[in-house]
Amino acid sequence: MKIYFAGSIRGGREDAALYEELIRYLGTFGHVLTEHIGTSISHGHSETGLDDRSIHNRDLRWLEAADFVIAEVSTPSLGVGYEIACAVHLKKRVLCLYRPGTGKRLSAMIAGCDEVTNTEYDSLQEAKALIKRFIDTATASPPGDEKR
Ligand code: 6K6
Repeated sequence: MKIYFAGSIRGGREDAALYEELIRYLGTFGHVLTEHIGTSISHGHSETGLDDRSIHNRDLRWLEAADFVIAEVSTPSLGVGYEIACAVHLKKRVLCLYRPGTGKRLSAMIAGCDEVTNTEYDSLQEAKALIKRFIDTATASPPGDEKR
């Protein structure tokens, strides 16, 4: 199973340690294509040497290959929003995880999108339970047949 994890990079790295935990957990279900989102920058390194076009084109290829998209959306990010929109048009199954306690309101373009599974959580444990339920449900029904 290929999993695409989306989380803020240039939108802000406040949640990088949380992304790392979520990516580690997602790794117990399959291969996480975007493992770098939880690491590099949060550990003091700069972004990779890839130019923006290469990052965009590679990430879109990964998105096309993914079985599931899990997006942590508490830190507003243009890139994450763009990835969610692309994933919806590619008919991927998308789980959005949002922590209401951050003081940042989720965009209506995500919160109001019926094509994604929008969830709220407060703790890492809750986020893990939401991920497990989403993947279990999605793997139990063929693509295009699932109830979101
Ligand atoms: C290396 C390590 C961390 O970042 C890098 C180089 N930059 C990117 N590498 C891979 N994916 C990226 C990079 N910049 C943005 N993205 C994609 O957009 C990721 O898949 C994220 O989910 C999303 C973040 O967008 P911004 O707008 O917050 O940067």
